[in-house]
Formats: sequence, C-alpha cells, structure tokens
Amino acid sequence: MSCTNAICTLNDRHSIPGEVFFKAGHGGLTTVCVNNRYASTEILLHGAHVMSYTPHGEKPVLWMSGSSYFQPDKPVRGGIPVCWPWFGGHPSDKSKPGHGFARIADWQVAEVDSQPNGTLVTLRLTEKDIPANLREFPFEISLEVLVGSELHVSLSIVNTGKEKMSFSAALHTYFNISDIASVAVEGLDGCKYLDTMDHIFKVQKGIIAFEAETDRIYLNTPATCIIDDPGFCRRIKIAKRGSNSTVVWNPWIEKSKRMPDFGDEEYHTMLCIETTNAENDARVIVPAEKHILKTIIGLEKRSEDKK
Ligand code: TA6
Repeated sequence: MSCTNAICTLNDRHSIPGEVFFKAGHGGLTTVCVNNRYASTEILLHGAHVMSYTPHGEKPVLWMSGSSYFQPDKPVRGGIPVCWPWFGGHPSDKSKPGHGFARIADWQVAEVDSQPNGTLVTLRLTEKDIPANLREFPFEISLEVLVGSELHVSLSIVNTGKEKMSFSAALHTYFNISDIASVAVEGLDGCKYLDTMDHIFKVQKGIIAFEAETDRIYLNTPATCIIDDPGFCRRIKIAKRGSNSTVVWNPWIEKSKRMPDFGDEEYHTMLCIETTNAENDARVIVPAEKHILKTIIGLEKRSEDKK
C-alpha cells in the first residue's frame, strides 16, 4: 500500500487484523489500539504511555484524568507514565522536566506480536530521539507491554555508552478505584518509608488507608501490593520485578486544586501504586549492562464477594 502519512505506514507495517491497529487519538497523538480475547488497551507513542487496560467484563483498571494534557511537550495525567532517567525532580538541574524525559519523548514502534497469552507491543527510545539539551549519556530503552489476562509492563534499560550510567525510575501507575476513602493497600506492613509530606522516615503499621494527601516512598521492598476495593468488589494485584521500592500517592484536596491537568474532585477515584527504582533503590549499570523494571497488574475477586 502506498502510504501518505505515519499512521498509514504504521498500520501497513504493524497492524494485526482484528487485534491491533494505529490511529490518531487524543490531541492527534499516535495511538496503538489493542483488543484481544483478554482485554483492550490503548498506548500512546508519546511517552510510550499505556493509557488504559480493561479486561473484558471489568471496569477499567487504569485511571485517566478528564483534564489531562495531550500535547507533545507535556506528560499525560493517568495510565502508566514512564519516569526515567530520574524520578521526581532532576538531581541537579531543576529546569529539566520532572520525572525525566522518557514520558514526553516520541518513542518508535519496534514490534507488535500476537502471542497465545496476549498481544505484545514493544516500543523503543534512544538518545538520538531526544533533544540535545536533555542528552546526558547514550542509552537504549524499550517498553514491552503484554496485554493478556494480566498486564505486564517491562521497562528495559541498556547502557550503550562507555561509562557507568546512574538513573532512578518509575512505572508511575494510576489505578481506577471506587472511592479513596474506602480502599486499602495491603503488602507493605512493617516497611520503612519516607513520608515526603514531612520528610520523616517511618514504619508502616498494617494496611494503608487514606484520609489526607499521601506521598510515600516505601524502601527495601520487593513486595506485591494489593488494592482492596470493596466498592468495585475487586482486588487489584500489583507485582513487580527489578524494583525494591514502591511509591503510594494520592494528592487529596489541596494538591488536586494545584494541578491544572487534574480535576479538583478526581482524587476520590484514583490511587497511584508505583513500581520504582527510587531513593536508595536508584541504580547504576555498566556499559552493555541491562536493567529491567517490571510491573504486573491483575485482578482478583474479593472473598466476601465470591458468590
Ligand atoms: O510519585 C509521586 C509524585 O512524585 C508526587 O510527588 C507527585 O508530584 C506525582 O509524582 C505527580 O508528579 P507529576 O510530575 O506527574 O505531576
């Protein structure tokens, strides 16, 4: 087929009839649309941003703000932002974008593959794809998204340079919940965490419930977390690989009002459980070394709700 635009070329090269196609989505941003026997997912090439994951017959698992930007120079608010090569503010240059440049870069499609346990979409980014002022070292990163009965999202980071590479990172996942006042997070009992609200290290006692702005970096934990959601009669399981830190965030009332791309009342129905390499879990890899940061998201029925 003779194509006159990028979308046509992508469909020509990578579409899978009845399973994967490309379209110009929100803000005209190129979007990979996956719909298979398990679930439906949309992924932007902008930031390799997984926008949605909805297993058939279920409510959306990922949350998306109704006020999100969809612009080339801004991050999307919701889904799974890819935060790399720094988590939070840049370590030394505050003029650089928060949470790194990966989430606002234009990634390339490397592969789309239909597999027995789901649809695999692989996107790729190198230093050649980002503005020169943001380049600090050579790299090749890939995001592999496997859309199946669970959602597997792996960020592979390869040091293609000649020096050691230091980075921090997050798969900064926003989850769709019934009501922040009624959910609880299991899996972090006894964990030390940095409470960024007062910058004091504390220890988690039991489950996490929410009654105020919550922004915590849990340390030295490979644990699987569960969001127990009685309102939606479900439990969301968040397992991980290559991560020894987990961030739990809800902006609550005042911070929600300070974010222009976040509705004032939207904090009620979202919760971030982030698979990270943050704080003392920041990483260093030598030339040719690869690090993989992976989050695995699945649903479970609540025992009380099993009929
Ligand atoms: O992961 C928690 C956090 O670092 C919060 O402090 C809050 O800033 C959130 O990320 C969102 O950051 P963003 O740059 O996407 O507005």
